[in-house]
Amino acid sequence: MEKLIITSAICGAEVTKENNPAVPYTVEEIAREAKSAYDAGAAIIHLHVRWDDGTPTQDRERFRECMDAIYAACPGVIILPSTGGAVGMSAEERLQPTELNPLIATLDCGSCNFGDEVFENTIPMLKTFGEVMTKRDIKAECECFEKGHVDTALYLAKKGFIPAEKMQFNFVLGVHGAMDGNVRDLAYLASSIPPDATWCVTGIGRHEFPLAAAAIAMGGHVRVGFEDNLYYAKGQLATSNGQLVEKAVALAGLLGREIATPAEARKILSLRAD
Ligand code: KMH
Ligand code: ZN
Repeated sequence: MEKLIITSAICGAEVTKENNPAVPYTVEEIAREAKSAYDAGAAIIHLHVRWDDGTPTQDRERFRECMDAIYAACPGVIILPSTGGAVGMSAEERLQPTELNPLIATLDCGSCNFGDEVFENTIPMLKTFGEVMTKRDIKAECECFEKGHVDTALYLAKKGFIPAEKMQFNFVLGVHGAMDGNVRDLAYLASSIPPDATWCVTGIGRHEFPLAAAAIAMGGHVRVGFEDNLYYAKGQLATSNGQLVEKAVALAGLLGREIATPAEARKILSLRAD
């Protein structure tokens, strides 16, 4: 089986220090959390950024500062910026990190309920995002919160808004208001994508590690981190993103799956050369 790519979603846009004091806001804190995940075995850092007071932002220069700090602390790591940002941000605001030409960025492939709010990703928005990313040779990680999002990603590929070869999917399961976090649905999604595609699972909250174990066994890849889950175990807050990555690495070890380095992850995902 292919080596396992571990992505760490170190920050997110919704969780706060009130939820877990280790959630990073400042550039230094973001670099610290990225390094803890990288040292533990993460090949990819999924990045959202904040202002120092914790407010989520898609500001290009804040992204640049955080990315520079992460690259300095984590040589060779792959940074996967968010184009989802926080619920309610405009498309223009969300697209700012693409101006930094990352190798890969998220592409949220449809709208859905997101807790009590609606995360809006209309088809015209997706076409624009796809065109912008394709023009800049930024690989799309197709974030799918629902089966319809997988179908929409395939539609975008068929119509040429994103490349159809070697697509990368991230199945985000367990968001309140979208698809549930269970193995039956993960298997359904994983069987719905093209044979040459790669995929990763993101289990929200208590779904993080059961779905990670399933993905490790199925040949998929795994995302863990504070964006998705703040707990190392029931009732025990994680002290760092690295601790969550360590747990994923331990699961992979138990199941006999080797961990991909950032260089190996670049090959597995067919990312462009830097
Ligand atoms: N913060 C969520 C509303 C992404 O990074 O592209 C969207 C999100 C997805 O986190
Ligand atoms: Zn995100």
